[in-house]
Amino acid sequence: MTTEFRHFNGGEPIDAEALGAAVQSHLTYTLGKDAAHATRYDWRMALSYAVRDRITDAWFAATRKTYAEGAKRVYYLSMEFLIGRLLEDALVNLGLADAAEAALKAQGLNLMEVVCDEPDAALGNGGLGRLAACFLESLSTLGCPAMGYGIRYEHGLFRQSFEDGRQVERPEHWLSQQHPWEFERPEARFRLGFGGHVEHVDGRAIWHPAEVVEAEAYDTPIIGWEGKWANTLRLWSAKAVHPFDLGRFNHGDFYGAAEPEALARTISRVLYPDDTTDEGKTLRLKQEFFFTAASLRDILRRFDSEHDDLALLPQKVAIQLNDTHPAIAGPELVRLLHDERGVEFHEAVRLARGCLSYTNHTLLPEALEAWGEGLFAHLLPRHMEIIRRIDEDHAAQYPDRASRILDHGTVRMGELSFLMAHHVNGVSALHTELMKETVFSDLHRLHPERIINQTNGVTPRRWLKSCNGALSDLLTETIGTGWVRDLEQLSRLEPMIGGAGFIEKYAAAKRENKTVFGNWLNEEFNLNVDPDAMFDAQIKRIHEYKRQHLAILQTIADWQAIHDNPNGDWTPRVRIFAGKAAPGYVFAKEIIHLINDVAAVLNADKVTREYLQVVFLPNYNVSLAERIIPASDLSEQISTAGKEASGTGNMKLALNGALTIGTLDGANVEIREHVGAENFFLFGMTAQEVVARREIDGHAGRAIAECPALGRALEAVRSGRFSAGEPDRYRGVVENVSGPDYFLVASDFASYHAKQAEVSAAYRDRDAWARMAAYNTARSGWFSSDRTIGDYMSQIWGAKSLL
Ligand code: F58
Ligand code: PLP
Repeated sequence: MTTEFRHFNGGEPIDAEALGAAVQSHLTYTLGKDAAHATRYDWRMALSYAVRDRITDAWFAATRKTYAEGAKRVYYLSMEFLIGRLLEDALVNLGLADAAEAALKAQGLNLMEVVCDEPDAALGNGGLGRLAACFLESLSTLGCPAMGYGIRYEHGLFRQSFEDGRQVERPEHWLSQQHPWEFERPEARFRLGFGGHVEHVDGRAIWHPAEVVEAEAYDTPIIGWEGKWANTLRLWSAKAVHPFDLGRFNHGDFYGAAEPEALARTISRVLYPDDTTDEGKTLRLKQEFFFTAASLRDILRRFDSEHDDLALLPQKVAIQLNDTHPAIAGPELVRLLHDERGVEFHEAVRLARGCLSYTNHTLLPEALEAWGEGLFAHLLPRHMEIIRRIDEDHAAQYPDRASRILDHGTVRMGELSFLMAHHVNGVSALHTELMKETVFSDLHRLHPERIINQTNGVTPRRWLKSCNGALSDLLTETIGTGWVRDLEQLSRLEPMIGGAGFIEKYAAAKRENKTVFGNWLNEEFNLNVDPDAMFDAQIKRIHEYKRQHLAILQTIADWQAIHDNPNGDWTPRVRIFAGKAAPGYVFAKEIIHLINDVAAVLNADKVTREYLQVVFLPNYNVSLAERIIPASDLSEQISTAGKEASGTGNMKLALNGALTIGTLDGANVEIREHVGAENFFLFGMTAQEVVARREIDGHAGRAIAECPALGRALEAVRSGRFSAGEPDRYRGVVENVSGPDYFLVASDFASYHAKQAEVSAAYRDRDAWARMAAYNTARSGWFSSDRTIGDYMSQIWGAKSLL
């Protein structure tokens, strides 16, 4: 982490001494601690409060300006915000890192140790939630008046560990300590209903819910680069309307007395509860309605405070639905406008559509949300009526080819979102085209202007400046500081890549990162790795379509080849895996177990371990990503073509100078176009070829027969070579790859294997490799989330920067 002694937000510049005094003051008066007895936690809290004070000034100024200008506001509704730690981000964006380092040093403390004491706020599963967090930061950097709305889960994504190589899940308690960044807003509360019945009186619908809970707001300011603007992340926590039943208590029913509170709080208790049971499904739908409805009420309250004509809504309010999880926003907004404010039904639909837009993040059929009509009507009876009317109106308008919201007893949230949005966007060029051809082909023909592409991006502040100090310093020394705000300036490196001097420094920065990471692996996991070996990373959620099993089978094949010829000229590699499997996803958990079993055998093999090591790092989260990414040489982006909507890990790795080995899937296609085909290791079938290949009977068997290396690797797994005590342990994996192999691991194996050999050969020419890596950095500027958000602002939201 490197910064300069500055404080940008228009306030007084702050130096180490002044910051130190502010920290001391918080230590004494906020935490009630004497410096002589303060722990690392106390110092972190005191520093966080001191930094938060600085953010607050910019935050108020931004809010005042938004009101003063009557500006259009953007509302980003998302079930997930995978924000990670906030202290380092805030220090970097305020230019306070050096001051903080010096202030803590004066107390005998190390800033990085204090920063790492902060628990990750893991209020998301993976890419979708992390994207929302990058977007928040870019919205503030761009000075776009915006607000993120989500749920303040008491427990974020589970903590992963391994026992005998198997994934074990434990609850995450990020709120067990005080969260210094948020402000509780007891005054911002809304009552929300569930269930009950609808009464129709004189053409008016009156919903009488059976159950009511309260949503209470907690606000976290999100500061942009150089502290010029701050927006709010508003998260809702569920509370009981009557928290405590004194009557029951007085009758000795102590548990019963606390029940209403416990039941209400369940709604915001955990991120994405298992929905394999009906109770789980109901809870998920309740969560979706809970945060969406609370957010809409808040949005309308704010709108009312400034305007008195509802017709202005689409001009003043843009609401982005992050996937279909907040799709109930459509019918709920119509209900609020029509039932509660008397706007004519079709006009209410028109106004709602004028505000709403929807991002699709997946084409996987099993991930497209659909609710049983029974469950839906039971929980949200009035919304069911509204949806039926919208669906019938749509079908009446397009009788021949109407793709319906209500279909075979289910409510399809993708279709609902599409019909209630003025724009629908995919997250990479390929994904958007496939959306038009597959899930939304009917609707696209009816509304050809509605689908547009917005390729994802990542914030360069967190994903380069703050996580990769060695490279950031070099970039700043070479082209100045402008790249942090305008990442396309990285292209100014290009002329230097061919010349003398720069490339050595670039390679040295990577080497330094690898050494730091290697030392950490040693300290934390007692693992010895050679920083000159290739660090090859596949870090992401574990999923069949992401094909971690392709990578591990290929690793086994390499290991066998080294054994055949131990004196060969092999390129040393460390294969790094990290990622969580959904608790109920059995196959993904088997893949984790297999990788850990293979790691145990390979790392103990004296013949091969000089050339090949495998590590599976537990508990992948934002902070772990920040450690691995700067130290990686090779980025594994090996999903079955057509299945990864975009990917954002791929962008972070390329930006930090890892070369990609990947398929033509998601944003890999655009990464390859930008960095140059010669700086990217392409393999595998295209999305069209994948579809055709699946039609061929016995495709996996044929592929195995044609590729002896794959046959042999599979045989080693099948025979129990990696599971001595239980030879059948991986029968399921072997049978899947040899039989149905829906994700075409077998069919892509030979191409992947051959490309990996090319990768190994290329790595031996270290100068050439460093040049390819540097081109990846120099040409990744387009993948900044500032570019993405700028395009959302102009093409979807019609929002303006107030900077
Ligand atoms: C991801 N989706 C896409 N979903 O898979 C990835 O390609 C893309 O880069 C990213 O969105 C951002 O656009 C994703 O992360 C989820 O996590 C679901 C959340 C709800 C439960 C099921 C998983
Ligand atoms: N999870 C975490 C913690 C991340 O940091 C990222 C992206 O960097 C992702 C998930 C998404 O990874 P991918 O795009 O490879 O699926």
